[in-house]
Amino acid sequence: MSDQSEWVQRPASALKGTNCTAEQYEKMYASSLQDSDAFWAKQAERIDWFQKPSKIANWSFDPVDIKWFEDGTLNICHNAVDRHVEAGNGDRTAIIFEPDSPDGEVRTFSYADVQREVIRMANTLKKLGVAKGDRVTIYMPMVPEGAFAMLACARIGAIHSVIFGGFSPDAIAGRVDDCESDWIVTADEGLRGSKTIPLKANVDSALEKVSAKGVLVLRHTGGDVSMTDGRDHWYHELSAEVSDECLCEPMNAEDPLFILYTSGSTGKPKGVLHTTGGYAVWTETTFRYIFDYRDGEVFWCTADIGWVTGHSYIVYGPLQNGATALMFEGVPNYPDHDRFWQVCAKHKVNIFYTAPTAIRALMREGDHHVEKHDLSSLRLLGSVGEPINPEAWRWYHETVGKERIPIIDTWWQTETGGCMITTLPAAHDMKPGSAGKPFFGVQPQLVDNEGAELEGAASGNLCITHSWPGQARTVYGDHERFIQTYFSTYPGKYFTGDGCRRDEDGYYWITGRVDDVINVSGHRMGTAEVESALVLHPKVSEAAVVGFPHDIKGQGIYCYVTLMDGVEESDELSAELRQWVRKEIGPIATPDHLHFTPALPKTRSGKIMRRILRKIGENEFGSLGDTSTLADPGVVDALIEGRKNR
Ligand code: 6R9
Repeated sequence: MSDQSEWVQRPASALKGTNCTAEQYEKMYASSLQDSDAFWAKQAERIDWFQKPSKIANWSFDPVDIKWFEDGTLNICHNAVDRHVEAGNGDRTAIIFEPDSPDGEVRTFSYADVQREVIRMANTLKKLGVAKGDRVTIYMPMVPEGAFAMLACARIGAIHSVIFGGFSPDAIAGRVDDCESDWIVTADEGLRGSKTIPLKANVDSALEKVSAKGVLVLRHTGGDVSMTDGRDHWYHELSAEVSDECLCEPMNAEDPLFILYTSGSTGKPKGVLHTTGGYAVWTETTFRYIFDYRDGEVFWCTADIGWVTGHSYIVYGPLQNGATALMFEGVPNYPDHDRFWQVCAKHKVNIFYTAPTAIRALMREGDHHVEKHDLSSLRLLGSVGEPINPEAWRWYHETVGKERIPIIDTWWQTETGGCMITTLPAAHDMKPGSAGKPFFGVQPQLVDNEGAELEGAASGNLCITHSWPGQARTVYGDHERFIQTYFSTYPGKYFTGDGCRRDEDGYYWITGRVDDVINVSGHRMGTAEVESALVLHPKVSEAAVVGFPHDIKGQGIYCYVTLMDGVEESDELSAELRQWVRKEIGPIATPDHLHFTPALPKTRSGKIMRRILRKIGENEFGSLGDTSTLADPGVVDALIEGRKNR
């Protein structure tokens, strides 16, 4: 029997106008497993194909080869933009842009406006020299032109690689180099909570290390930037005389759509590659059913377009559904902690989708920030990016949602293209802290460390046993790494890297990463990346990085550092190293704790015992487990002493 106290019932109002009741979910989920091809062929009918696919799924996880809709042709930009205009809905609002400052100018774009803007961008890219199959790096602020640049690439068949505006020049250089991108779209500067981000200057620094044929620069803040002759072009100048026509390039369903870099447990970030047809179907279908979108509603996803959540649920999911998407340039606490709620009230937002880290930060600032605003337009609240703790869930439900609207906690990953496990608003009751049930076509499996399937209520490693249309196809330029990372731990299964519990009601509870990836404010960070950044510093000999529980960020970054012989530890050096990591990776990787230590705990074969470092970082000294295999067990006592002193 399940614990009844966990349940929060979905409100009856969620049923009105729903796309999916409980009965429909059961029926559709069953048919998505029983006859997957027929199910997805039917969902794919909502896509406007140039050539309808006759083959649906063709995949294998061993050897790894994944194809969906492989003989179909389409263009996702046509589906997101043009077809709405052609259907007579050109006047419908596609994007509402809310700027960083509440006093700034709101800009609203109808579908016809978006079509015009995307064509302008597409023709400008062509004029620059961009051709089908080229990789285009997009390093933009959260402005509509960022979305236009993505859609323009899709329109002409170029592959976009969006880099989050918070990444450093070195991180940009690494990504530009990895996918051999000759073209960069950026802006003079970005704005976030009154701070300016020197985007163009960062690109200039990156281009001291790698080369690009052309850089397209949007004038956004009007800040001073330097332009390199022959390489850099102002968007408003280069776009001034382009044609207002540009056909959507027919793309094979398996042609690449985008690359998005994400952290793994080893090495540099991987360029996760998504293709066109499957991703189009997956984002269209998940948006439609999970957000239970109804015509005319305003949908607000607070993610940045630099992350997969922004790709799928600011741009491709909402626009393919003809929805109105709000795009927000700013941050939750500027000019005050009520900014999110003020924007919800101002634009009468119906669906609000954010991350637990933001919810926790705002919860701490007090209810009055929420209560000041009329949030009666809200119909649905969503959460994504990391496990949401029940306390934050309840605050979201009670204070923001006034206990009258459902919450969906959507589990998914860059690699999954769209949501995978979540309750559906009108189909399922909720349990605070649990993502809920698998979406159509998703077949989760829990396995023990040896790969044996665990049935019924159990805890284990979360795998997916059957492909789904939105699944990533490879790591750009390194298929072997794709296989190694996702399919080698448990052969024949996609391994997510997450730990998970399934309860007696078949609800899934994600417990967090089981690999060396940490989740800092919903951003994935490979501990190995922070370690490599630290050891690049001439004074650092060795570094080991672990996550530790952090009230707001979910996890914080804890760095154990040993210094070169003769180097003295000091607060100045600590500050310098923090700054160093920011410069190497970006502000999101700033260490929370730097712990200097003369030595790291190692086994006799020289392996760092991370398990012990994690426990010490978590302040759990009582359960360090077996330390007898350590080369020098005395190291542990010194580390514990050091931890207690901070
Ligand atoms: C969409 C996105 C993926 C990792 C994933 C997991 C964590 C995401 C979650 C969640 C618990 C949720 N994660 N959503 N954990 N509940 N609702 O965030 O993609 O940046 O690739 O991160 O985030 O650990 O493996 P990405």
